[in-house]
Amino acid sequence: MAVRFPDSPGTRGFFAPTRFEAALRDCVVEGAIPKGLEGAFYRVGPNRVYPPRYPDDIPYNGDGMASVFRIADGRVDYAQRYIETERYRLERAAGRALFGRYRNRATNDPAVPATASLGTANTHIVWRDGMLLALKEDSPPVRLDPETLDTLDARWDFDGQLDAATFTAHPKIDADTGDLVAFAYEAKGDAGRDIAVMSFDRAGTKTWEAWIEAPYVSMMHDMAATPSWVLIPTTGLTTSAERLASGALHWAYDPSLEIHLGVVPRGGRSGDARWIKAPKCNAVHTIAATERPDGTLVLDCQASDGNPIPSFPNVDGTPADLAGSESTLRRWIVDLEGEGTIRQEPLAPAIKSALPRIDDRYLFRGYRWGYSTESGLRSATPYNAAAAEALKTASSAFARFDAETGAVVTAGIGPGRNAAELVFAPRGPDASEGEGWLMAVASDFAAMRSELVIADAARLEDGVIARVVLPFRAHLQVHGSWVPRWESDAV
Ligand code: V55
Ligand code: FE
Repeated sequence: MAVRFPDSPGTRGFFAPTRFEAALRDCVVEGAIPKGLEGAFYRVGPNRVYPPRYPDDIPYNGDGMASVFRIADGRVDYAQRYIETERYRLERAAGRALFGRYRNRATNDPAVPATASLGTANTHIVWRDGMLLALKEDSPPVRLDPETLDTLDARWDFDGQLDAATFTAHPKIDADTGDLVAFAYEAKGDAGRDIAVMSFDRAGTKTWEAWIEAPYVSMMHDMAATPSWVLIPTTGLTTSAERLASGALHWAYDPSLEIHLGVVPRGGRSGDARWIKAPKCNAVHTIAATERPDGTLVLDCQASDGNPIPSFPNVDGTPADLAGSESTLRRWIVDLEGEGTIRQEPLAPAIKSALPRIDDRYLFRGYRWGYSTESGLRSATPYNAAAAEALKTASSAFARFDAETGAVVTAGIGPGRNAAELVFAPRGPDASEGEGWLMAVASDFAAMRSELVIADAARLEDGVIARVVLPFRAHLQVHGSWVPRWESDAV
């Protein structure tokens, strides 16, 4: 069968699947790579191999492609490879798409084994002590070779220790203890309320697991952890067995659902988990959480007032409201007394369409400096038709915010360019918080190619200090991770 993609916003123009693997040595660099910036920037995102079985399927359901910029001695190498998920291998063998709509097994071709993982590994890529994991929240991790990006395990279960059927795309790693804290939702099966919360020590041994039940099924895309707590917000994106049986996309937005924050003491048992009523918003991403001396918890997050992902319809079948999906940064102050209460404050409200990150070493320490790309548009990635069109004239910026004062400083990344999520690279293993660089891959819509943009995080007023110019469009990115060279020979 000839390969032909539908002419829709998510698979057209800049966003058409590129479908090739690549290796470039010694990339073209404008400006100068800063001395001391050494390591690897791993990224992952969708890049469909075959036209979708259903033309109305969404980019979130595209095959995961991993890429890496390796930076050392002022030079940069680039590579991009497909992640060989179970699904990828089955579809390559068939020469066509076998899996149906986003996270809906009922829409798969009957040739797909019932036990096959739906996972596309297209959401996040995290590195920990030599282990590189590509993640999708509906399935177990996929383990990659950090040097070659070869797929080592299409279904990595932590040497038999992963009991859950799924695994979050946003686990948290404590830079000081080496603990990896994670959760899994729909963890015993599709549309179920079961959640597993777990942690692994630096040696990779599972040291804690608790099974809890969500108040209702929802997309719980991210979490936060402190030395003592795990925090998991619910959202208004929900599903049900009936919805899946009807052949729909996995999620629909129900504005009537009451948002809750799952609060689980680390090391605790199932009965210790609490669900505290939360502000009416959809906290898709967290920044970090901290414990205050008075016992309250502070959760900084990115949230929207309405449907956070307009690719998903409302439960009544109407299309999503784009304005309600606009995301801003917020601070939740969680008081655990009695039933528990959460007070919400704006955080750095000058930043619109935020996709925030911090220096990952400070995830469990308490942070001051946060970073985000800022587009002034709803989304840094073309997950809906209106955003895809608007992005072509977009011009985005790097933003730094002070979590203590809310002050924001920005640096434009160049006209007609829209940046994907950025990462922070510390200046050295002992650098203090905020000393380092920001980098992100930008789409240059006029030139129809991608570039890696680098700025000094502490001196954003200097603007872009280096661009690594790729002679093609790189695949779309959802999330990425920076791995400093001092942590691994493999990077
Ligand atoms: C998100 C992204 C996903 C997904 C669920 O941004 C949530 C949130 C790229 O795939 O499947
Ligand atoms: Fe995410």
